[in-house]
Amino acid sequence: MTKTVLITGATAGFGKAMAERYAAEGWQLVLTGRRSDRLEQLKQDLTPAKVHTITFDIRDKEACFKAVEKLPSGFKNVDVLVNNAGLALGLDPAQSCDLTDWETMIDTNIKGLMYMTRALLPSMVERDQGHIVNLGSVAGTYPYPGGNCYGGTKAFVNHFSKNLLADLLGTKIRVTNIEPGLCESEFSVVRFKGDKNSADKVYQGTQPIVPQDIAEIVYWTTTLPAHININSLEVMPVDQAFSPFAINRK
Ligand code: NDP
Ligand code: 8X3
Repeated sequence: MTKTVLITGATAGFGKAMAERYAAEGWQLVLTGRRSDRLEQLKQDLTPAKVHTITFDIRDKEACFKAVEKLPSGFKNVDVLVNNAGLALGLDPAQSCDLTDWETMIDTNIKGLMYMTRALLPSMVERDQGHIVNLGSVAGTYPYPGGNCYGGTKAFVNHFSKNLLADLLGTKIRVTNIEPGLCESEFSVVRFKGDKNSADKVYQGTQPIVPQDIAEIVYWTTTLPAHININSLEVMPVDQAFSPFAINRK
């Protein structure tokens, strides 16, 4: 039977690459995002895949529940939910950053992910079938200057994912937290609020991960034998590693 994947944030980056990957394998897709023109274009590009697009802001609780409630009959039984929509805003220190950026990140990365999960879980539990893949980040484990609230939201994603597994013990539902490091997408353009120059500098001289790499990894975790659950998976490019502790010397 044809499987269905619902991918949030499919208008760019990882979400778009995942849509292409699942479509290539014959899955049917539910794709979401705020930019309807991009969703429409993607739907056309994915022909002949069966695609249902929904334009809404993931921060809008009512819209999230309505989107799930109003899924067309052929798309209702979602096998895989990829909670991918998310963003980082700014790299300023906590003491001077824009508080509304923090609110946007919390509303998107935490609340949006919670709403979609809560909206789809009852049907998955009822069918005793499903897989939730969350997009966390290395930023949820390792702190860095300016990572403040973004890292905090991804730490939530990490712990929420594991707590879901605790609640779902005894069901066949799987939960996976993918934690990427440096990946080139629209992520940095969004973080630097359209400043493409600053965004490009993030990847300069490196070979970053690309969205297709993440799509491949996500696809793999969801097509493993049904008794295996990848709890979390941290993935960085070879060009990325760790720094020593920073010490302030007088
Ligand atoms: P992109 O900026 O390329 O894509 C982000 C996607 O999220 C877009 O499709 C965007 O759609 C959607 N989105 C953002 N805000 C909202 C909103 N309010 N409502 C609905 N959709 C929204 O970023 P990536 O593909 O790189 O990021 C995807 C996920 O991976 C994010 O959760 C990010 O935190 C995480 N991640 C990214 C890393 C990276 O280095 N790139 C590393 C680790 C994790 P639209 O604007 O049309 O609404
Ligand atoms: C994105 C990775 O290191 O830019 O989640 O925060 S990082």
